[in-house]
Amino acid sequence: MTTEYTLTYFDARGSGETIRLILAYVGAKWKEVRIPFDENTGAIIPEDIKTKMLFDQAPLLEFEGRRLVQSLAISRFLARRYNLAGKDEYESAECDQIVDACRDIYVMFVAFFREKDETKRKEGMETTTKTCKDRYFSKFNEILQKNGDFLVNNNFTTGPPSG
Ligand SMILES: N[C@@H](CCC(=O)N[C@@H](CS)C(=O)NCC(=O)O)C(=O)O
Repeated sequence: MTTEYTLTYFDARGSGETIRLILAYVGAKWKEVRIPFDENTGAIIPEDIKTKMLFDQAPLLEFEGRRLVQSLAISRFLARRYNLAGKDEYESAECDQIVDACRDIYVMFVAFFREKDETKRKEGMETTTKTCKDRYFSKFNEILQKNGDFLVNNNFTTGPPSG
């Protein structure tokens, strides 16, 4: 029987988008609960939904009577399940080092996402952008040039299912 997934996240890309992209890429059957997202009030999760979330935060993936939270745990689970997480342990770890670098970038920018003080926000964004360019984007570019559009090896990272 085909697994049907339910993804609960805000009506925004944020930490839910990678999960959506994987589900779409593998042709999974899934529906979404999109919690309204308000730029001013921020993200408020209704109590009846929050009780389903292990750490009171979205995203939440439900399937086969199970629940999972933490966006990277969900993404890695799906990647392993659908054979996208690398052909061996090393390639899988190479995927992880890129994913974790992307998470570092995300975390750095999120720190300024809701900064109300315009000057602090601008300074923070400038410093962060420079750090990201020097530390990450320059390296990503080097890898992409070497590998021809792929961040790990020179093709999609497929491998045996985890079983
Ligand atoms: N490390 C967690 C972070 C989860 C997180 O920060 N979720 C935010 C939305 S991106 C949230 O649920 N905020 C509402 C709240 O904390 O009440 C993940 O990657 O899933």
